[in-house]
Amino acid sequence: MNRKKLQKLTDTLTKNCKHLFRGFDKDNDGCVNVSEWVNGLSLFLRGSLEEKMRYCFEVFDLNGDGFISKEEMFHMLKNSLLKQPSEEDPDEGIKDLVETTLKKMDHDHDGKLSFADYEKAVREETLLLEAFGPCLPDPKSQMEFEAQVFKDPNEFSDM
Ligand SMILES: [Ca+2]
Ligand SMILES: [Ca+2]
Repeated sequence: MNRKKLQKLTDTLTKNCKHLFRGFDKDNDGCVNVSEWVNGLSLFLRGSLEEKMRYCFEVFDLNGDGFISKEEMFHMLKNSLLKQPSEEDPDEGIKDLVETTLKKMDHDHDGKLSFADYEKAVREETLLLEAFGPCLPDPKSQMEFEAQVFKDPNEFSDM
C-alpha cells in the first residue's frame, strides 16, 4: 500500500462527511494534526454512540453556541436535500421539515436543540443521529477502509 492508495481510501471513507475537517480540528487552529486525525478516524471506526452523538452535534452546531437553532437546521437541510426544481418554493418545504424535526426532537420546547434534546431523540431513534445531513461514513466504505488498512499494518511502517 502506498500513500496514494491510502489517500484514495480515506477519500472514500470521508466522501459523505462534508464537515469532516471542522469536526476533527478539536483545538480550532485550522490544521488537523496527526493525533486529531487518528482520534477522528478511530471515532469513525470504533466510536460508541455517545461519541458519535457528540461529534455530530458539534458538526451541526455551526456557530458553536451549544444549540442547534432553526436557522442552522434550515441551512444544513437546504444544503443536504436534493434540489427539486418542480416545486414553486423549495424553501417552504424545508421550513416545514425544520418545524417537523424540531417538534420531534425539541423535548424542552424552547425552540432550539440542546445536546440533551438531541441525545434523547437519538437514543429513541438512532436514525436521527444524522438528522441534518451525513457526517459519518457509510458502513460500506468503512468496511472497505478497514479491510485494506488492517490487512497488513506493516505496510504503513515505512510511511
Ligand atoms: Ca448553534
Ligand atoms: Ca430545546
